[in-house]
Amino acid sequence: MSEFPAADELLSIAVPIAREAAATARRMRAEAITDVSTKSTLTDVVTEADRAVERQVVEALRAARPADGVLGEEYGESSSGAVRWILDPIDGTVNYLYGIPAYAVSLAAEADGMVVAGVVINAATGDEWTATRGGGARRAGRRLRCSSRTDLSQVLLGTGFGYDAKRRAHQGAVVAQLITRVRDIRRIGAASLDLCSVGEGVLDAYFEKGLNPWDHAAGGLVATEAGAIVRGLDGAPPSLDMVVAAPPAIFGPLQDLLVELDAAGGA
Ligand code: LIP
Repeated sequence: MSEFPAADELLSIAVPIAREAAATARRMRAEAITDVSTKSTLTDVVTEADRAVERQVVEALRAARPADGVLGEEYGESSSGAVRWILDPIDGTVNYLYGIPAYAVSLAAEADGMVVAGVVINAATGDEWTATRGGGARRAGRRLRCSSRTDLSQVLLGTGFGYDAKRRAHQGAVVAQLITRVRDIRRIGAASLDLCSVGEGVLDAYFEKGLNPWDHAAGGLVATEAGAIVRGLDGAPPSLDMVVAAPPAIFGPLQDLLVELDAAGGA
């Protein structure tokens, strides 16, 4: 039970909507990947399924809670209300395009500027993570706990790269130095799934520069409610500048290393 009364009710609205959205993404994939266009760069792709799933979710949210606001990756902000839904219709669109089974519907509810409920569904596998603020994080009914690792050199670290080549050059240079200081690096390709993996201890920690709210809102709550710290650098909230998710024992040393390597720098 969440300390935010509305959170459980908001989650009970979000889960069936996200499940329908995941089903649509799965059903459409075959034809959607033939209708691909690009956004910020030639590698930043969007398919007809990203758009169709977002329209479907917004319509369902409107029907369930007409007064709420919605911020979606493809159509942006539409209307505002005490509650704002934050949606990534298909997080991991490049994976979706290539058929790599790691792409997700990510839907979070924010009340008074704070994310209070979230669901992430891997549309390829059906895996589903949920969380409410103060109510914990779960997968398949099991309460989640993040990693208990304490030694940074033993950390399995997730990260990601932007769509801009200059930014990737900087991110690649950071990873080249990081890789000798941790156990190994994983690049799953969907921030929402990376963050849920931290929540489950499947990854010990994760960081990425350049994430939008829809990439980390729901997954960030799952990781937080599983005991991880999810923040930017130097006490900042998670933002475009940086998102770091790690267990309390690891967060400090990892943050110091990311600052030392100027991970938030570059383009
Ligand atoms: C993706 C993120 C991923 C990042 C990619 C991209 P998208 O979101 O989930 O972590 O590395 O560059 O931003 O574009 O698939 O919704």
